Amino acid sequence: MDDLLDGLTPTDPSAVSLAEGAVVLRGYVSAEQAALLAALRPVIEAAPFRHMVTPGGYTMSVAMTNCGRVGWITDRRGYCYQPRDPESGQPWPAMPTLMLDVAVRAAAAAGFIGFVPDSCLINCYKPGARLTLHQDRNENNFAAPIVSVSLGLPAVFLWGGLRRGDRPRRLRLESGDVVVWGGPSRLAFHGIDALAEGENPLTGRCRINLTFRNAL
Ligand code: MD3
Ligand code: FE
Repeated sequence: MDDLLDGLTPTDPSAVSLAEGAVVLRGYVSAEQAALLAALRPVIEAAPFRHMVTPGGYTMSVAMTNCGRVGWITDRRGYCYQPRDPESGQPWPAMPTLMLDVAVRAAAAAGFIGFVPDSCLINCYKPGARLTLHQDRNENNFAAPIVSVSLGLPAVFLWGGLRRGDRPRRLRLESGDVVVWGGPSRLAFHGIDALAEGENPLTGRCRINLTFRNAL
């Protein structure tokens, strides 16, 4: 069933290619999880998690916030990147140096030298929360990869290939895992299965995902 998982273990620190342009770095930030969560705290204080509404009128089960020069938002008018938090009217908090550094290092380790994200979407999943299959295509530069960092409760990542109808493969993402999606994988359909119940010593009843992007 989980063909993608064969040969991978949560503690293998080496880069494993999933498909052209997609690289899993198992446990890449294991040693930095607590520091990343500490760096995140003031960001979340300034720009709290919120459940955004899709253009179709659905309230997302995943709670989100952003840091960096621009942040991804959705409302009844559509999806876009904005320099300010619409809840506060303030610019999004700056991206903490440690977060930027981790994203730059991970991208380079996966072969994307020179990737510098200008945006980080921070997703918070409680048990039951999910993200349906979608493409990330609100960015201006598809040549840049996306770097994703998983923290807290594990999740099943759904990977649907390049056509919406492709049957998704399933990949378990654990706390400390980093995945870099670039090249031909950049526009793959993807999502997150409903989060299972659980408790993590660092995050409690929650999974946090950091998605670093070049949006501008
Ligand atoms: C594959 N987030 O915020 S990150 C999203 O775990 C999003 O919160 C998921 O999808 C999460 O848009 C998955 C992994 C990810 C991010 C972007 C991708 C995988 C991707 C873009 C192209 C292909
Ligand atoms: Fe996505």
